[in-house]
Amino acid sequence: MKKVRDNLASSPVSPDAFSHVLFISDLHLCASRPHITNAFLDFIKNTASKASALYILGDLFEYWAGDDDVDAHHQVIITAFSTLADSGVKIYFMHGNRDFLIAEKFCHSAQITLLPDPTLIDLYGKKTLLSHGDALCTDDLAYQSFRLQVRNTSWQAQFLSQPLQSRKQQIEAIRLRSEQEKSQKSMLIMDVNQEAVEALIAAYDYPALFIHGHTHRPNEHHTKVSGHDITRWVLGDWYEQGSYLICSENGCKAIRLPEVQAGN
Ligand code: LP5
Ligand code: MN
Repeated sequence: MKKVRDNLASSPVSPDAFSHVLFISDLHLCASRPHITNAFLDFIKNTASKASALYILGDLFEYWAGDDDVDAHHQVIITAFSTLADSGVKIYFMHGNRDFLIAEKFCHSAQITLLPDPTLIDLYGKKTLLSHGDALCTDDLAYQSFRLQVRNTSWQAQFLSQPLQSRKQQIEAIRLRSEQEKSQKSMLIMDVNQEAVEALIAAYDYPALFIHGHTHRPNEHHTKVSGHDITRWVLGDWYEQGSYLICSENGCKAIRLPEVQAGN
């Protein structure tokens, strides 16, 4: 809760008053799904280029082992972001549970601004809270205990001091274990906890909008928290098709891109 309060004290980020702002999350980009990377590159070139700002709310990559892992696939994405930024689009990134090791070097090369989770912004006059969303899955005790461990800065420094190959091997082992454990967990446990959502909204003084990802259950939820009307947008993943939330003076709308097949 302290971190929440600390962030609350910082001044809100305001997107420039151009036509519209886009939000995406959970792309899980990786070299083994080139059709998704191609859909993403197309989105950057033809859709994001027309926005004033692009917010990426975590899990841009399938996983991130450290900023020293710059392979050809990562370089293509870095170049796409950098070109987008050069054209005047502001790019903001927030860590997800798979790419929280993204650090200064990557952000600098990609010309991306790293945001803390959560972050409050002023979206066309509407107070809007942004988060990845995993911290709100408080019923998933096994995950929260894992999260506590790997988000610790000393643990991360120790992990990052190991050779890249060894880090990747450990990540593969965690990925396997995560998939095994997820198959035993209920959908309810892996969703956000409503009380945790409401506590966060109250801590940020009842923003009108709350946008997050992580659960891969895209939806628009309308709730009342202590008498305040709150709209909670959940962003979709990019496993089978891309999707994004577009927000302007006139409100927000979820858009699905055409489905893409492997091999295209
Ligand atoms: O991502 P998603 O939605 O599929 O699943 C998440 C939770 N799983 C994870 C793990 C990631 O998917 C894969 C790893 C990412 C790599 C990060 C890089 C750096 C870390 C290096 C670690 C060596 O986040 C899943 C949730 C699900 O969301 C829904 O919210 O349920 O959580 C799990 O499945 C976690 C297991 O329940 C617990 C795993 C315990 C592992 C304990 C190992 C102890 C050692 C830790 C330090 C190495
Ligand atoms: Mn996630």
